[in-house]
Amino acid sequence: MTHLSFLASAFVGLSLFLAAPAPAHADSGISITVPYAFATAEGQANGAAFMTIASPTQDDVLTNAQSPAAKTVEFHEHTMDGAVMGMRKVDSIAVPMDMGVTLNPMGYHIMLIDLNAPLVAGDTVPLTLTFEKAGTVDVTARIVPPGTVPEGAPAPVMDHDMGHDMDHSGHDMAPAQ
Ligand SMILES: [Cu+2]
Repeated sequence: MTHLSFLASAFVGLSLFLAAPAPAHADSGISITVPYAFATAEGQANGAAFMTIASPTQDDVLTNAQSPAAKTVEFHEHTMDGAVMGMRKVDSIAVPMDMGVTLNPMGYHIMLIDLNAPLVAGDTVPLTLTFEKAGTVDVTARIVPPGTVPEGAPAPVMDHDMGHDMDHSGHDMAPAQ
Protein backbone atom coordinates (compact mmCIF):
# COMPACT_ATOMS: atom_id res chain seq x y z
CA MET A 1 0.00 0.00 0.00
CA THR A 2 1.43 3.33 -0.92
CA HIS A 3 1.57 6.05 1.63
CA LEU A 4 -0.98 8.07 -0.28
CA SER A 5 -3.58 5.34 -0.36
CA PHE A 6 -2.74 4.71 3.27
CA LEU A 7 -3.59 8.31 4.09
CA ALA A 8 -6.62 8.21 1.84
CA SER A 9 -8.07 5.14 3.48
CA ALA A 10 -7.24 6.63 6.83
CA PHE A 11 -9.15 9.71 5.88
CA VAL A 12 -12.17 7.86 4.58
CA GLY A 13 -12.30 5.59 7.58
CA LEU A 14 -12.10 8.26 10.22
CA SER A 15 -14.23 7.72 13.20
CA LEU A 16 -14.78 10.56 15.56
CA PHE A 17 -14.19 10.28 19.25
CA LEU A 18 -14.34 13.42 21.28
CA ALA A 19 -13.38 13.15 24.90
CA ALA A 20 -11.52 15.16 27.46
CA PRO A 21 -7.79 14.98 26.74
CA ALA A 22 -5.58 13.42 29.35
CA PRO A 23 -2.23 15.15 28.86
CA ALA A 24 0.93 13.19 29.37
CA HIS A 25 3.18 15.46 31.37
CA ALA A 26 6.80 15.92 30.62
CA ASP A 27 9.30 17.74 32.76
CA SER A 28 10.03 20.22 30.01
CA GLY A 29 6.69 22.01 30.14
CA ILE A 30 5.80 20.39 26.84
CA SER A 31 2.67 18.32 27.10
CA ILE A 32 1.80 15.65 24.59
CA THR A 33 -1.78 14.51 24.34
CA VAL A 34 -2.84 11.11 23.01
CA PRO A 35 0.10 10.11 20.86
CA TYR A 36 -0.93 7.40 18.42
CA ALA A 37 0.27 5.65 15.30
CA PHE A 38 -1.52 3.71 12.61
CA ALA A 39 -1.03 -0.03 12.43
CA THR A 40 0.71 -1.17 9.27
CA ALA A 41 0.21 -4.17 7.05
CA GLU A 42 2.86 -6.83 6.54
CA GLY A 43 5.35 -5.50 4.04
CA GLN A 44 4.26 -1.89 4.42
CA ALA A 45 7.46 0.09 4.70
CA ASN A 46 6.26 3.23 6.40
CA GLY A 47 4.00 4.27 9.23
CA ALA A 48 2.77 7.57 10.59
CA ALA A 49 2.33 8.94 14.09
CA PHE A 50 0.14 11.75 15.40
CA MET A 51 -0.39 13.70 18.62
CA THR A 52 -1.28 17.06 20.06
CA ILE A 53 1.63 19.09 21.39
CA ALA A 54 1.25 22.02 23.77
CA SER A 55 3.93 24.32 25.07
CA PRO A 56 2.18 26.48 27.68
CA THR A 57 5.10 28.69 28.65
CA GLN A 58 6.98 29.50 25.44
CA ASP A 59 6.99 29.21 21.67
CA ASP A 60 8.94 26.13 20.76
CA VAL A 61 9.87 24.13 17.69
CA LEU A 62 9.88 20.38 17.19
CA THR A 63 13.18 19.83 15.44
CA ASN A 64 13.84 16.10 15.52
CA ALA A 65 12.20 12.76 16.18
CA GLN A 66 13.59 9.29 16.50
CA SER A 67 12.18 5.85 17.11
CA PRO A 68 13.73 2.42 17.54
CA ALA A 69 10.87 1.14 15.36
CA ALA A 70 12.06 2.80 12.17
CA LYS A 71 15.36 3.44 10.48
CA THR A 72 14.42 7.00 9.53
CA VAL A 73 11.95 9.40 11.08
CA GLU A 74 10.83 12.53 9.23
CA PHE A 75 8.31 15.28 9.66
CA HIS A 76 5.80 15.56 6.84
CA GLU A 77 3.11 17.98 5.89
CA HIS A 78 -0.06 16.76 4.26
CA THR A 79 -0.81 18.60 1.05
CA MET A 80 -3.85 18.93 -1.12
CA ASP A 81 -3.66 19.91 -4.77
CA GLY A 82 -7.25 20.03 -5.90
CA ALA A 83 -8.52 16.68 -4.72
CA VAL A 84 -5.11 15.04 -4.92
CA MET A 85 -3.56 14.29 -1.56
CA GLY A 86 0.16 14.30 -1.15
CA MET A 87 2.77 15.16 1.38
CA ARG A 88 6.08 16.84 1.64
CA LYS A 89 8.94 16.67 4.07
CA VAL A 90 9.40 19.58 6.44
CA ASP A 91 12.45 20.26 8.58
CA SER A 92 10.61 21.20 11.73
CA ILE A 93 7.18 21.85 13.19
CA ALA A 94 6.44 25.04 15.10
CA VAL A 95 4.70 24.74 18.46
CA PRO A 96 3.21 28.18 19.17
CA MET A 97 2.73 28.93 22.85
CA ASP A 98 -0.94 29.82 22.60
CA MET A 99 -2.15 27.29 20.08
CA GLY A 100 0.18 24.34 20.23
CA VAL A 101 0.03 22.07 17.23
CA THR A 102 -1.95 18.97 16.40
CA LEU A 103 -0.33 16.34 14.25
CA ASN A 104 -3.00 14.40 12.42
CA PRO A 105 -3.60 12.57 9.14
CA MET A 106 -4.71 15.78 7.45
CA GLY A 107 -1.85 17.94 8.67
CA TYR A 108 1.62 17.47 9.99
CA HIS A 109 2.62 13.95 10.89
CA ILE A 110 5.66 12.05 12.03
CA MET A 111 6.66 9.61 9.32
CA LEU A 112 8.24 6.36 10.40
CA ILE A 113 10.24 5.29 7.38
CA ASP A 114 11.62 1.82 6.82
CA LEU A 115 9.95 0.12 9.75
CA ASN A 116 11.86 -2.67 11.43
CA ALA A 117 8.62 -4.59 11.94
CA PRO A 118 4.94 -3.98 11.24
CA LEU A 119 3.15 -1.75 13.74
CA VAL A 120 0.50 -3.90 15.40
CA ALA A 121 -2.73 -2.43 16.73
CA GLY A 122 -2.83 -2.66 20.50
CA ASP A 123 0.94 -2.38 20.82
CA THR A 124 2.82 0.84 21.40
CA VAL A 125 5.71 2.52 19.64
CA PRO A 126 8.23 4.73 21.46
CA LEU A 127 9.23 8.09 20.03
CA THR A 128 11.84 10.52 21.23
CA LEU A 129 11.04 14.09 20.26
CA THR A 130 13.53 16.92 20.41
CA PHE A 131 12.36 20.49 20.88
CA GLU A 132 14.50 23.54 20.28
CA LYS A 133 13.95 24.92 23.78
CA ALA A 134 12.39 22.15 25.84
CA GLY A 135 14.89 19.52 24.80
CA THR A 136 14.06 15.85 24.59
CA VAL A 137 10.66 14.38 25.36
CA ASP A 138 9.93 10.66 25.25
CA VAL A 139 6.45 9.59 24.27
CA THR A 140 4.77 6.25 23.84
CA ALA A 141 2.34 6.17 20.95
CA ARG A 142 -0.53 3.75 21.02
CA ILE A 143 -0.96 1.82 17.79
CA VAL A 144 -4.52 1.93 16.48
CA PRO A 145 -6.16 0.52 13.36
CA PRO A 146 -5.49 2.76 10.34
CA GLY A 147 -8.11 5.44 9.93
CA THR A 148 -9.27 5.41 13.51
CA VAL A 149 -8.74 8.12 16.07
CA PRO A 150 -8.15 7.05 19.65
CA GLU A 151 -10.35 8.41 22.39
CA GLY A 152 -9.20 11.85 23.45
CA ALA A 153 -7.52 12.71 20.16
CA PRO A 154 -9.05 15.49 18.09
CA ALA A 155 -10.60 14.53 14.78
CA PRO A 156 -8.34 15.42 11.87
CA VAL A 157 -9.14 18.73 10.23
CA MET A 158 -7.44 20.20 7.23
CA ASP A 159 -5.25 23.10 8.23
CA HIS A 160 -6.38 26.12 6.26
CA ASP A 161 -2.82 27.21 5.74
CA MET A 162 -2.16 24.06 3.80
CA GLY A 163 -3.43 22.88 0.46
CA HIS A 164 -1.97 25.65 -1.64
CA ASP A 165 -4.22 26.58 -4.52
CA MET A 166 -6.88 24.37 -3.05
CA ASP A 167 -10.33 25.10 -4.40
CA HIS A 168 -12.56 25.26 -1.37
CA SER A 169 -15.75 25.60 -3.38
CA GLY A 170 -16.27 22.28 -5.02
CA HIS A 171 -14.01 19.48 -3.90
CA ASP A 172 -15.44 16.50 -2.13
CA MET A 173 -12.65 15.93 0.36
CA ALA A 174 -14.03 17.98 3.24
CA PRO A 175 -14.41 15.93 6.40
CA ALA A 176 -17.92 14.59 6.70
CA GLN A 177 -19.77 15.69 9.80
CU1 LIG B 1 4.13 11.24 5.33
